[in-house]
Amino acid sequence: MAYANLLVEREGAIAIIILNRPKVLNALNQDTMNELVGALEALDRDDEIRCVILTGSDRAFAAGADVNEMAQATPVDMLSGYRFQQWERIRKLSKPLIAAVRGYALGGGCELAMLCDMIIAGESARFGQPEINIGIMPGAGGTQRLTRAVGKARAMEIVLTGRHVSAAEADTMGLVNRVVPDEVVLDEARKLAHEIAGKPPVAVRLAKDAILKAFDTTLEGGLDYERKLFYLLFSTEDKREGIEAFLAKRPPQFMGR
Ligand code: CO8
Repeated sequence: MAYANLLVEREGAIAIIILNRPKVLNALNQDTMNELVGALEALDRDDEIRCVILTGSDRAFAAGADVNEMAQATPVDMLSGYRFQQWERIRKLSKPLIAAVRGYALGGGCELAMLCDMIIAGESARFGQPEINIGIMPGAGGTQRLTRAVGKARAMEIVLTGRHVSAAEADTMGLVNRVVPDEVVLDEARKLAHEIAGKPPVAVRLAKDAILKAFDTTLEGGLDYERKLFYLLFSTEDKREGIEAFLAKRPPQFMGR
């Protein structure tokens, strides 16, 4: 399928979505978000795909929501028009999503990277929530996900000053998985995606689900949830195959069931 603002590439069991509005540093307008959600959901339904990478250009992962679209917007425009449901739909994807970030990941761009399950950053990556500089505040999860990722004091400073955070600082704060030279960001993300794609898909899906549960439950509720998913995996052929292969000292052949 052809998109106006995205490129989608497939490499065996992984897919790479490239945000492609370079003239505006991949600003996330409504059309781009519509396409992105559609592409991600199609890949989530595709049995051949087991892990997805989301990336941008060398200058920008995404420099935020499209400020032009927000210029005349009223609260009712923001409430209607389906904007926030799109972010919820990305949150509900079952397959692992890796952000490969070079250049700016600001505002909604930073929120989109944080909505991914893992972040591989190039040395040029610049994260930030600069909404404060234009009279607003993060609206797609920035105050919540950044705080959970880096802690209250750091999130407060980043959101209240709007300053940019370098890749090295983001690494120290635990916002990203690792920082690599820009030239190898995509290769590093591919390596990670292929590694995950080789694991038993049902276990990957349920493990992702359980980890995300940690964000909105008590420890007791989360442990209970984890245990239920753990029991469920004992009904899969991949559990039988994984253990048999281990005991027979041979590589497993996971089937995804
Ligand atoms: N929206 C629209 N256009 C943008 C955006 C953006 N967010 N960011 C950059 N552009 C455009 C510029 O206007 C410029 O266009 P033109 O060439 O036509 O003038 C082009 O991209 C290149 O940008 P610059 O010339 O500014 O490039 P610089 O290298 O000088 O600066 C920066 C790069 C620092 C990234 C700068 O462009 C900038 O500060 N951009 C805005 C960053 C920002 O404020 N982002 C937050 C936006 S608000 C937001 O994201 C709220 C999210 C809430 C979620 C809501 C979901 C519905």
